Amino acid sequence: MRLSVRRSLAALAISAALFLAACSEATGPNGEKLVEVADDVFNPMTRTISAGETVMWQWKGSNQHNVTWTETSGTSNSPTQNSGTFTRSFSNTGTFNYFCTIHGTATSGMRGSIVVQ
Ligand SMILES: [Cu+2]
Repeated sequence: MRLSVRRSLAALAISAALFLAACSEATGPNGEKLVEVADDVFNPMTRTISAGETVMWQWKGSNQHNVTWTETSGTSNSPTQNSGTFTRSFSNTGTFNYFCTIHGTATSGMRGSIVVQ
């Protein structure tokens, strides 16, 4: 009895780990690396990709959000919206930080990073 409970818990833990791994590796219709725009958080907060890949933010919450870059080198920000998607391709390596101007700042609240390796 006790052993079967342990086995069930182990199976549950493995299922949960696989589910979380699948979530963090989620990709869009054209292989985009997905980031969920929820209320009020970007999930995952940090997404690591390879140079040349594209990230797609998918609005899932009901509040209004945007993707605003902390860098000012001519990159375009997303509109403020409560549905839809936004994409950006990354050709250079580095860490690219962004936030939602409604629910965060560059250093707190609703913010995220794309790490391009
Ligand atoms: Cu927001």
